[in-house]
Amino acid sequence: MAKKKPLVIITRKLPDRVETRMCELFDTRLNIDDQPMTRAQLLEAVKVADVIVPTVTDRIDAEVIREAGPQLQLIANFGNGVDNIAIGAALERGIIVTNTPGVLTEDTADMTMALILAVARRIVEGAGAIPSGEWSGWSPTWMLGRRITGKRLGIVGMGRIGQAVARRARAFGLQIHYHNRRRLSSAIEEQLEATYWDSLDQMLARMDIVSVNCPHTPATYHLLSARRLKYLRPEAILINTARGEVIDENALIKMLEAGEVAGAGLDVFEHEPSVSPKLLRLARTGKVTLLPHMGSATTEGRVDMGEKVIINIKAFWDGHRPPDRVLASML
Ligand code: 8YV
Repeated sequence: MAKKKPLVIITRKLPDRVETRMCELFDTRLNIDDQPMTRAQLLEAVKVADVIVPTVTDRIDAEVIREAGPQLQLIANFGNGVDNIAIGAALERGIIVTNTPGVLTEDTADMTMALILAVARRIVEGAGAIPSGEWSGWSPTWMLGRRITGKRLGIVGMGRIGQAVARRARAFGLQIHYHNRRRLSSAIEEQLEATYWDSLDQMLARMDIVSVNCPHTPATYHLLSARRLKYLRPEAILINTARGEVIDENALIKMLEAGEVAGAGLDVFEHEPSVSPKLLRLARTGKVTLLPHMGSATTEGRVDMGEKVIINIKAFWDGHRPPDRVLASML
């Protein structure tokens, strides 16, 4: 007799193609109106689902894991970052966790470059000047930004996304510097012409642009703390397409307000989806460019993420090792 299909509960609306395939393969419960699940709905879902497919907007914390029924075997996250899931609690209960690495690397790196250019070249301010009627014609001294060619870019976290940023940044003539838990092989360093900094403090003190590309884990929470941010040069700009929690956002805001750091490009925030009113004020002055967590937001990327989720569920349910299993040692 064929094995029963798993009950898969998806917490948000996914691309149509992904949902159709999921419905063909599994006993799938969709979230057609895309309303984020309330906590009560989430607690209810884990009581019945064999597999749950959460996103960054769902907090699968220790309580949710504790309340899960014994049938819950797999948390197949639709996303690369797994800081929304209490991994330790899940693994302790024998629940497997998977994510979607690799398929959003290039899109997130593109968005990092877009933010570097937006902040350094004042693209958002410039784009606003025409519709607002502020532009009366070309002027030699108006809307001057900063050249990026020849500047030093410090990448914090040199995994897949950090390296994809480095490849792009080299083509823009930036000098690549990086800090990472582990130093890259000399072959990759040579290929990227990247300089390794064992000391993050020392790297921060010497960079023109800093890009955060590391995951948010207990070890990277406020990695860019108030103390560390003080090392930034007043001309420096800071870009974050990783997770808001990696930067002490309040400390960064104070430095931006005081002119101790020149600008910031943020796609992620410490208390998403709420964004500090002080950041909104800074955005109005043109000092910061804010994006609504859209680093991986391409149609292709979201379909690829969905396909990864499907492969992970299918492999697991067919009794194989899911390819994108998250292990405690990765955190
Ligand atoms: C995803 C992300 O869109 O994958 C990640 O870690 O930050 C995003 O780009 C989001 O997580 C979907 O759950």
